[in-house]
Amino acid sequence: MGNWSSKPDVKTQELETPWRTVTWGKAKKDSLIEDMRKIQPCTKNLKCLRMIVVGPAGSGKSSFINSVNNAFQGRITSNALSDAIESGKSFTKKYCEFEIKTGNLKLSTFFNDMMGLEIESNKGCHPEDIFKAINGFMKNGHMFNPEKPISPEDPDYNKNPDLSDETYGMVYVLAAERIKLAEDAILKLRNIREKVSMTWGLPQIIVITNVDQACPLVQKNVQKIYLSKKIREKMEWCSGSLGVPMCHVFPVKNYHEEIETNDDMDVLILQAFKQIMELANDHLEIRIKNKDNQNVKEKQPKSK
Ligand SMILES: Nc1nc2c(ncn2[C@@H]2O[C@H](COP(=O)(O)OP(=O)(O)O)[C@@H](O)[C@H]2O)c(=O)[nH]1
Ligand SMILES: [Mg+2]
Repeated sequence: MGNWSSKPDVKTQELETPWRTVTWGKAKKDSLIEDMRKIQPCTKNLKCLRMIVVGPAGSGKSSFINSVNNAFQGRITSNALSDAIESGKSFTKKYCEFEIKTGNLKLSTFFNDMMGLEIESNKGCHPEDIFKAINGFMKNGHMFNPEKPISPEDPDYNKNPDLSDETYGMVYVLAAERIKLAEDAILKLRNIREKVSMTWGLPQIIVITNVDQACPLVQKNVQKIYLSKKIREKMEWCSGSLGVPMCHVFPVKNYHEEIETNDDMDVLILQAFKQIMELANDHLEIRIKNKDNQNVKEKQPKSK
């Protein structure tokens, strides 16, 4: 029997072999970027591929957006302001788009940072706002009102969204350390996930942040991430709770106190980013094909 005051045994937290194989280091990071360089925008009419980031307040959404930028730029950036004061209350109150500065990738990508979801229904981001943003109805800079989702009367309502205003992928961000605390927010997220799947069929991934705080093994060495029982359990819990398959769940350590980038952290961050970028581009391609088929059908003379 363990003593209540004893520290958790780090050894028992470690699996014998990693359950996901990852190559680490600079070569892997470079090859991920090289792979992304090959992705072609599926239509010339697209100015940018837009994706939405949602999750509870303080889960690391803004930090994840910055971390992706850091990985590409090889330095610490802070375009999306992260909240170092008090996690759990929404800091991001404005709908903000952030261009990922990917260097010379052919596909320009934007992350749209939503206000955090909060447990009480009249606080935090209103789910209806997420659905409006998916359709491209919400203009950049819109101030969220948790009690009143955006409507066509609002000056920030974009009545005629084009292809680049719409959204093609969703990233759910959850903090490993606080996952269970946010159970009500998870229920909200599950409902959102179901509606997003049914209505738009958008690809959706989960990014699990704060893995360093959740597991001492990972805190010491990020390469131990797929050897950590704790992280695997957290990932399985999120996958089951939200109904997103494990292959779309990515644990990352966000940049939060570092003053330089780290190739191993970048590998995890870029794997998540590459996945959602590819899935979102595939999704857009299918949508355009379906639309073209629809147009052809409509143009065909009706048989008598
Ligand atoms: N240790 C650690 N802290 C993190 C991580 N990601 C974010 N944070 C910190 O968590 C707090 C909330 O992050 P933020 O990005 O503002 O969350 P948001 O409200 O979802 O946008 C900030 O103090 C971040 O520095 C992480 O992976 N590890
Ligand atoms: Mg934020």
